[in-house]
Order: sequence, then structure tokens, then C-alpha cells
Amino acid sequence: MIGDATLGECLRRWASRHAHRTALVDEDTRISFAQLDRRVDRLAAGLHALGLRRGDRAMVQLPNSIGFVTVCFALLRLGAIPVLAMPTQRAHDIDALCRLAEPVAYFVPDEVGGFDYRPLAAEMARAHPSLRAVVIDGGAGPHVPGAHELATLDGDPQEWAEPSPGDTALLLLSGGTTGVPKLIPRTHADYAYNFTASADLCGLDESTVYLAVLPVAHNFTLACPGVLGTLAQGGTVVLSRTASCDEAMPLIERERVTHLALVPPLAQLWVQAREWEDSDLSSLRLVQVGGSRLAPLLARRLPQALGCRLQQVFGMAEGLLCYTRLDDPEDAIIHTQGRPLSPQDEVRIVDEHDQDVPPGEVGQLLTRGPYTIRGYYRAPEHNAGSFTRDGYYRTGDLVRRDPAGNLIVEGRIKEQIQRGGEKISAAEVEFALGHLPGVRAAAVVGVPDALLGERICAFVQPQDTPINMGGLREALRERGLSTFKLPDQAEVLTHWPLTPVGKIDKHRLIAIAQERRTSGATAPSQAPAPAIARYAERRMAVATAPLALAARLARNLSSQHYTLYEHGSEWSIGLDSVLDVTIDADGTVRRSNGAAWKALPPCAGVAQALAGIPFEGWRAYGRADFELAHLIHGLGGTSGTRPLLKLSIPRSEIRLRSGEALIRALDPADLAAMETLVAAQDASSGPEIGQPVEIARDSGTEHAYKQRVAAAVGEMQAHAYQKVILSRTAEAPAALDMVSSYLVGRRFNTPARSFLLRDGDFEAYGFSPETVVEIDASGRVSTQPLAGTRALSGDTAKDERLRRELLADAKEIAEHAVSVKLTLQEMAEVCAPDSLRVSEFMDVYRRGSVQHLASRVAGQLAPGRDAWRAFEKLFPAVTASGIPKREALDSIRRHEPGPRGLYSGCVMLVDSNGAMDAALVLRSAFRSGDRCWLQAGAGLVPSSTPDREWTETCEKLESVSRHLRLRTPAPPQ
Ligand code: OOB
Repeated sequence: MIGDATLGECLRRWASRHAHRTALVDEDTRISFAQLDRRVDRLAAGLHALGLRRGDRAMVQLPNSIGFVTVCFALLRLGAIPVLAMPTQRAHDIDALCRLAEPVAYFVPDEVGGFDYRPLAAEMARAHPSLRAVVIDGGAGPHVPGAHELATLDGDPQEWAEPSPGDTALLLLSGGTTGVPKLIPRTHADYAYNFTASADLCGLDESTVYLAVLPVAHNFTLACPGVLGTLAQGGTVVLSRTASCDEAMPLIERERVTHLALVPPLAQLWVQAREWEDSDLSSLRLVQVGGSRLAPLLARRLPQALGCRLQQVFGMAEGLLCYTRLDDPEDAIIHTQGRPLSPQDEVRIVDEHDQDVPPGEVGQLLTRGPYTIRGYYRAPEHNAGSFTRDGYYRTGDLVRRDPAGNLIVEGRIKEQIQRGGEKISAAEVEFALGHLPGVRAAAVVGVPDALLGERICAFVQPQDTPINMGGLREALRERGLSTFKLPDQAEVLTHWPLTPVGKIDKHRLIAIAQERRTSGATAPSQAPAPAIARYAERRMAVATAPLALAARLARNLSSQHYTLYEHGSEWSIGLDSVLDVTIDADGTVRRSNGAAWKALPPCAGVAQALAGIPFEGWRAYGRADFELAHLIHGLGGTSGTRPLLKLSIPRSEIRLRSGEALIRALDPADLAAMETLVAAQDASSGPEIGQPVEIARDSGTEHAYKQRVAAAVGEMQAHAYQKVILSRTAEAPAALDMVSSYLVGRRFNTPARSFLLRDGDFEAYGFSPETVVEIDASGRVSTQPLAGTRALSGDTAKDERLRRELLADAKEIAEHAVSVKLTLQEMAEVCAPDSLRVSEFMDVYRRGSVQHLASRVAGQLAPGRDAWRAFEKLFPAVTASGIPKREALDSIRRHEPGPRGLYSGCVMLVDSNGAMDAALVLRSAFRSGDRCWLQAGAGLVPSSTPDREWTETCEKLESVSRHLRLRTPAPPQ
């Protein structure tokens, strides 16, 4: 039996046992167990009055503070489930978490470290109708209408129906740093075991003073044994807002801290800091280090530098915890990551066929046990791959076991570098680098590479003495590292990019490696002097959220030519063009420096034109009009002078992420000016938002559109084709302000991609519900057909009914399935056959004012196929044209009054390493000269009715039309 109490009940027991002892210290505030218990009771009543109930989820994004602890326990007492987000997470992550967990409440601080959480909360509240309450720990301010201040939530203590120990108590974030977030459901009983058994193992008692320096939302800090384990023993928890030694070390002295937990990058800083930091740390008994690999050299130095014992912890939010024991021999503490906490933890170390490896050999760790989950929250498809049939969790960690039963973590499966057919362990190269003179720390990643599959990139943090990067490979060779394991690229970094909990963020390192050198696999020691121009780069810290900063920049750019493209967590802006590649209406491909390709299929011509671009590390920004499809499908060109596809290599670029701007320019002289521009906009306010405007309903358009629908439906009933998307336009005022309409619209939409572009007198912005194609540098292709639509009104009950209706409507399901099938057929023509799969099937995605049935089809490019071949197959998106495509294109050409232009074409990024990302242009607004318009369509099948399809176009238009803003008139002179 693991435990019989719920976590809310646990606190009550601790409070009765240790009533007057100090439970929490937060800056100058100290509260006892009895005070904590009372506060939690009163807050639970306040939250109940707000409508929180058992089983509801509540997003908690609070710093290390008394607020965090009281909010969590109050929720737990009600049986509501805290979803623990990290304080450093921003809109992109929180948005994804809200989509997954559908919380009813969101708890944030007012401001921490210069970041104001209230606009973020407002954005989330607008985007997620499930969020009924926003609670602010601090001043509510004007940002979130109806927000509550935590301090005001209060009520008389009551008894609530207890959840059972086997119920989900809380949802932890999984350790992965990118991709779709996963949530880990931990039950009251398993979590109680987790921290009580850990507290026993670590010898905590009433005299323990635990300093929480890592975020308390992380399992390590919260329960290994952490905050909860300390409270369970009647010890005191000191909550530190920062992990910086300047503040944490004096706090250790002031509070006589005995225990704390660090991740290795932080441990390294702390050890270094002891060279000059002289707080009295003599109270420290045990420092735990875990979360990522601890280099043995650092493990050996730490106990001397901090004057305490070291414990290595290898754990995961999913469950399994391994600890070195306090009385282990020094060698085990320095060289191993310990052994499982519970005698009931089952551990297997297996090869790629799930067969146990011989003792002492390296294999993947599988685990099952009393506090390890059997599945992620709401992720059936992911679970099928992450757990074995008999319930073992596939950790993805590569480990071996020593004769004493201790595990040694050798890396992660995903961190194994697959270079030209060889498998290389990043940890092995890191280990070798760590022993070179002048190297303080090293991190090694595999970077997608056109020639090698992956190349080895070594990042090195130098010591104070200069390091000979040119001689790095030679030095490693001398240390006995095999030639194929020598780094192909080596970069110096003075600071590691870190994940929210402080581990080295290897995904960011891969991105940095790509940004610094995108092509080739030249060894650093043999790198030729660049014969071609490359972008000069500068990184700067920024405080403004990327969307707002991007909009301010767009408003203040003097350039007539720019493209802003949002994908993932990056807003990428290309400015001016030094070179264009275009496809003319007659199919001729041209490069603006004079070269032209006439005989090739157009997309193959583009691939050729791009191959000869005389710059390194370029990113092209571009667009393709819908009518490019006529060329691809042999329907003849379209008349007109505007190119059907245009890609521009920008003169300069700004790539924005939360907290950081990367500036790139071909002419280094541009860097300083751009830096000044970014800094000025970062410090400014705005941009100014114009007046809202509604667009008039035009009965002429309605009548004509319904007639066109009836005609096309007639053709389909006569079996001419199966499906077609017919669209219509809606005129908008010429005084439309593209930048503020984009900014406001983006805040209300949850698109897959968004963009804002200006090309002379043509302008457009949009919130793409799906991509036409996504291809990464390693040739992974994926696309995301969305077909089947219902409205989203903001009324939770109604939207849920429409969602269920969508999932049960035979017409919508059939329409969706046919689109997925066609996409599979198209992908089969360019992907390796055994790589193709439908990785998501019939999820419901919320996009602005509508919800869609969505699937994702993914595969690996077959040898000899490139991104442009895939683009040619998948363009235009089936969900914006029809089935079969050629007949649908013909139908569109006959029924719609004029060419579509950019509508239902794409806006795209293409990188020199072969990556491509193309966003389908729907939910957009356009301007050409003085005319502004919106456009929307509906998917017709033989059973469609003109009335319903008209309504669908109205619903889709609303994603954009609701948020239109007019230009503010210039003030009178
Ligand atoms: C802890 O939890 P998560 O969920 O953030 O990350 C788990 C992953 C593990 O699968 C492993 O890949 C890595 O982090 N990891 C280590 C490690 N401890 C965790 N890799 C090498 N050496 C170690 N000591 O990180 C976590 C949860 C509870 C306690 C401690 C760490």
C-alpha cells in the first residue's frame, strides 16, 4: 500500500503534528504549519465560490512563493487538479497546455523579473473559452477584465468531499522542451509515496531547512523530496525567487539552509562562484544534483566547494527516481546516478528489440513501478509508443547498471548522433571535450545535415584562458577519440541556452548550430575561408513579447518589402531583397541576377535556381499564388503579370523569440542600425490600434455565391468530381490598417502559422489554420489536412455540442477521410514507403471562430526527392482546392469570378539547409492599391446545400472580420 491520504489531507496531518513550527519562508514572510493550513482552508472556500469543483483543471503558473503552495493545496483540497506550468513559459506553451488540459482557471503573478503576466493571462482568457477565472497573485491591474486578486479570495472553512487516493492529484509537465506538450497525471497516493519515501531516504527531519531554488513546479523541487518531503517531516521550506548565487547564497547563510537541489549547469555556476562568493554555507548538509548528466569532474569538486555532501538524482516527472545513498562509497556518488527509490521499482535495460542486454551493457531503460505513470494525460496515440504492452514506460534514456545496481546514464536515444551510418553518443564526445585544456564545459548535438544525415556539432564554453578551436579535432584525436566521432562543427558559447528548469536546451543548440552554419559538413580545422557572403549576426535580449514587438517593427519599417512569418515560437522577418527567384505565369523560372530556366517543370527550376545562391545560411521568404496550381497540373498558365511564385533572399532579417532577438544582415554595416531599431521598438509602446470596423453584408454576393454552389453541387451529383472548395470575397474599407488588424486578430486566433507581408502596393496578413507542407532539414515531411468545420462561439456548452456534432457527422467525417486519403497518396509519391504514417487522426483543432477536424500525415523524403518535389505534390492544399485536384481546379476556374491570387496559395520560408515551411493562406485580408478584401470558402460535396455553405463562409470570415481595425487619421498639422 502506497498511502491512504490525499494530499489535502496530508497537510492537515502535518499541521496538527507541527502546528507552530515554521513551514514556509518567502522573503520576509514566515508562516507556520497551522497558518498555512488555515489559509489553505479559507482559499479553498474562496475558490469554490468562484466555481472551482472536483475534477476541474487549473493552470498554475506561479513563482517560488507562498502563493504557489497555498494555491496548490487549496485546489487539492477541493479535488481540483493543478496543472503546473513553469514561470518562464510564454504564450506559445501555455496556449498548447490550455488546449490540452482545458483548465477553468489560470493563476499568475502580477509581475516577476520585469515580465508582466497579466497581458499573457488576458491573451489566454480570450483564446480559451474554458478559462472562466483568472487569479492574480498581486495587483490585478486593468489587463484582464474580471480578474481576481488572490489575496481577496476567502471564505469560511468547509469540509469538501474528499477525492480518493487513486484520483489524479496534479498534472506535471513532461521534460521534453519542444513539440506537442505532454502532461503527466500523478495521483494523490503515488505522489505521497514519492515524497515521503524520498524524504526518508535523504534523512530529512524537523531540523531540515530546504531551499527551493529550481522552479517549484518541477517534480525535483516539489517532491524529490523537495518542498513536500520537507513539509511532511515538519521541516522548513525557504522559497527563493532566483537561483542566482548572489541571492541564494546569502539566503543559505540567513536561514541556515541544510538541503537544496540543483541541475548541473547551475551546480557549475555555484562551484565557480565560490571563488569569490564568501557567504557562510556551513549549515549545508546535502546538495542534490540531477536532471541531466553531471560531469564527474564537477561531481568531485562540488562537495569541497560547497562544503557538504553530494547526492546524484536521476529522475523523471513520469515517476521513477534513482538516488545515490548517503552512505554510498565516494566512487558511486561521483560516477553513478544511483538506484531506484522503491524496492518495487522494476527496471529493464533493453536493446532495440526490447530484449534485455547482458549485464553491464548499455541499453534503453524501461521502468514500471508503484509511482510511475501508465500513460500521459489525453494522449492515447503517444501512449501507444511510450509504454510497452505490459505497462513499462520507455524512458528514452540510455543507461547501464554497475554490479552494485547503480544506474549510469549514458545519454538519450534521441541524443545519439546518426552520422553517415554510424551511431555516436553525444555524451562520449562531451566527456572527451570536457578534459581538454581551456574547456570549462561542453555540449554536443547532432545537427541535420544534407550529406551526413547528421553532423556532430560541439559547443564549448571556454575557461578564462583562450581556447584553440582550430586544434580541437587534433586534440580530441590525441585523446584517442575515433575519427568518425570528431566534431564536424565547433562553436564557442559563453552562456548555455537553458530549459525552464535550467537544463541545457539541446533543441536550441541544434537551432544555433544551424543558424551559425547551415550547410556542408566541413571539419572546423579544415574550414575553408568563406568564398561566398554570409550573414553577420547579433543577438540581443528583448523584453517585449514577440508578437507585439513584431507588430511595432512592421509599423516602423521604412522598407516597402517585408515578410513576417510566425512559426513555432519564432517570428521571423525578412527585410528587402537582394535576390528574387520567381515563376512567371508562363512557367519560366527566373533569378533576379539574370539566370532563367524554361525547360524544367517549374518547381524543379526553383530548386535549381536556389542551388546557386551565392550566400551562406540564407532563409528565403516567399509566397505562391493559388494559380501556380494550374501550371503544376497542366491546366495552362494564367494571364497576368504578377509572378505565380516569388521567393526573396532578404538583405537583413530579424528573428524574434521570447526574450531574444537575432539580427542578421548581409552587410555588417546594417547591423547597428537594426539593433537600434529593435531596441527603440522594444522600449516603446504600441503600436497604436485603430478603430474597429465591421464589413457590410452584401446580398448580391450572397445570391451569386449560392448560385455558384448550386451549379457545382449539380456537377458533383453528376459525378464530375467529388469535392470542391468554392470561395467568395467580402470587400473591406480601403482605410484598413493591416498591422493593427493583424496584431488584434492574432491575439484572438490560434493559428498554425501567421504572417504579415508587404510587397510594394500589395499587402496581406493571415492566420493560417494549417500548413501546406512542413519539411525539416533531415527530410521529414509533414502536412496537416483540416477538413470538416463547425463554428466556435465562445459559449463552452454550445461549442462542445458543435464539437461532438462534428465528430459524429457522417458527411464531415467522410469529407475529412477523403482528404487524408488523397494527402497520403500525394505523399506516397515523394516519401519512402515504410516511413508514411498518419500521426494524428481526426483531432478537433480550434482556429479563431471555427473548429475543424484535423489530421497529420508524415513521412521521410525518399532518396533523390527534395522539398520542392514534395511541395509540387502537395500544392495547393487539398482542403482549399478539392478532389480530384485537377477537376476541382477546373471547377474553381469556371465558377469563381476571377483568379484567387494569394488566397488559398501559401506564404513560405525556405532555408538553405533544405527545410521548408509553407502556410496555407486562409483566414486572411488583402490589399492591392486601394482595394482591401477578405476571402473565404467552403468545401462542397454532392450533399451540400447553398445555405449551409454560405453560413460556413460567414463563420470563417469572422476569424478575420471581427478584428479589423482602421488606420488612425494623421493628427491635424
Ligand atoms: C527530471 O525530470 P524531467 O521529467 O524534467 O526529465 C527527465 C529526464 C530523464 O528521462 C533523463 O533524460 C534526464 O531528464 N535526467 C538525467 C538525470 N536526471 C534526469 N539525465 C542524466 N543524469 C541525471 N541525473 O529531470 C527530474 C525529476 C525528478 C528528480 C530529478 C530530476
